[in-house]
Amino acid sequence: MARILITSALPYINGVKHLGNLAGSMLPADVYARFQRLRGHEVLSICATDEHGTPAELAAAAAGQDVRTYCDEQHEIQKDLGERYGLAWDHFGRTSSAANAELTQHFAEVLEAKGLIEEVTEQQVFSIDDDRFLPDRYVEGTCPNCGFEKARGDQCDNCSKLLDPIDLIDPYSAVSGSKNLEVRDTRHLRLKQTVVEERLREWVNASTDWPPLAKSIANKWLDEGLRDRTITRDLKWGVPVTKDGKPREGFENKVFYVWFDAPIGYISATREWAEKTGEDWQRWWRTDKGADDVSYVQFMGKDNVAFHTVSFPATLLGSEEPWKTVDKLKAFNWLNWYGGKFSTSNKRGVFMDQALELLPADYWRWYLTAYAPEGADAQFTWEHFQGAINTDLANVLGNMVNRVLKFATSRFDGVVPDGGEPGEHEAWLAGEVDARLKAIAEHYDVMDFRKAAAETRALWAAGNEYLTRAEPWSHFKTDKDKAAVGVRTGINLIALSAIVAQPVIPTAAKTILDAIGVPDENRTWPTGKGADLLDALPRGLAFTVPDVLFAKVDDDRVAEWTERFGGAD
Ligand code: B3M
Ligand code: ZN
Repeated sequence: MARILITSALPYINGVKHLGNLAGSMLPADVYARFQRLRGHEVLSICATDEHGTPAELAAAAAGQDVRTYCDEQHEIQKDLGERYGLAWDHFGRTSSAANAELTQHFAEVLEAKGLIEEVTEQQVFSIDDDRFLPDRYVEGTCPNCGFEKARGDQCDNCSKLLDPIDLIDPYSAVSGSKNLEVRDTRHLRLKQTVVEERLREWVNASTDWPPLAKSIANKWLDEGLRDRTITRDLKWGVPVTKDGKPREGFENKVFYVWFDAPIGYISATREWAEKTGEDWQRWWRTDKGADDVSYVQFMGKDNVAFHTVSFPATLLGSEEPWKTVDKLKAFNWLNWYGGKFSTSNKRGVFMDQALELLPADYWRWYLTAYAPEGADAQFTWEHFQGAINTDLANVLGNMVNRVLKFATSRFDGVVPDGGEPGEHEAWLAGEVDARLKAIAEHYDVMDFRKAAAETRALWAAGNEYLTRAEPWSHFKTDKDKAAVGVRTGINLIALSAIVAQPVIPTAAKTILDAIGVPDENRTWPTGKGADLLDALPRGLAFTVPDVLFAKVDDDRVAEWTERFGGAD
């Protein structure tokens, strides 16, 4: 039994996430966690809301709430939604917790003691009417390069040129529109990433287990050369900056940069879980306290990779304390909406709460896993979604379950029938079971989710193929034993199909397994030979027929959803 620590990138607090966010971190982390639990491993699955930074402050202001109240509410909304999607976290924490402030301050103080942090003076735009410093992207104005009038201070969206806010012509505050701006000196803490660059490079090179996307992004950053980065900001909302445990002089109105404290949230959320459950968090995070046995797996979208392969490891390695670092890092590409981007700010695409108004979680879990933006960006369209649901779930899985259980109810009194001996069709199916089970597990182990789902579907399809070959319905009148073998094998295959589907479609799988009456202890990942697995249920076991498992998505609904959410535009 292995110990596996799983974290998914922490969803930002400023509103409900869209399906692309779900597909690129939280969902695959959960599918993987469920798979590893089924295999009998000890799994700890941690997530949290990422609550600091300017976007949180601005979202709270837009909602007319103080930022703490806003975060309290949004945290509950995201937690509830996650649970409704079946995301079985051991703990869903918050980066605004006291534990996270304490640990963030600890890291900063240790890094400073190791000579990795220095105080610097920088120049930054101050908005007099807003009474605050403005982060670069909240200063807007005319691009000196192309004349675009709404260029952001960090980059022009029109010509892509990287900018400095003081380059902008006629700058104004994106917060209030005020032009009453001036450049002021401000002191910050700077993390000297360059000092740990060699250590980071060695660590990345030693990380043989990273899938290619993560490794290539990490190497690209290292090859371009690391830059020292300021890790404090002129903001009110965030982790206060301390020295020797007291407010740091000159930093009373500053907090740590959100990307400095957010990944530390993985550790502090684990600490909160430990306090809640009486468990020991250190055996998951401290290599001197047992965490060297842990396999730590992170899930995230590709835009987050640099922060997890460079910035956060720089904090951990730089501290020279025995922290556990990531072993496997799974990164995802983008799920696009009709070729364009899902966008929270433009409300483009489908959001997690809306999706559940349309269909239950399993439909989305299946689609977003089987067609995940894994090797490349993926395109969401209603037509593609409809095709996937109707084929994979309604036709292939749903149909098999219904056909067999209904027939067995009417002809074999609703019990797993006795009688007959397996023959060539059963031998063929047993071979399929052996091959598919092995392939599914191998794909999950290396986190190839599309392939794992494809093999899961292939197992269901093998069941349908078997029924076509064995034809228990046509043998019933002439050779009841032959029909009994077909039905018995079919019911066993349905149970197996549901067991291996649990990571992706846990609710439907449970409905099937409950209907057949498979006890909990027999729902773990199947081991043993296909021939035995296909005769595992006790003969005479009474079952019921579940209601329609997956309804087909018809063209009218697609038209209605296209109308409601827009499609290609
Ligand atoms: N909150 C993801 C984002 O908002 C970011 C992840 C933090 S993981 C420590 O893009
Ligand atoms: Zn421009």
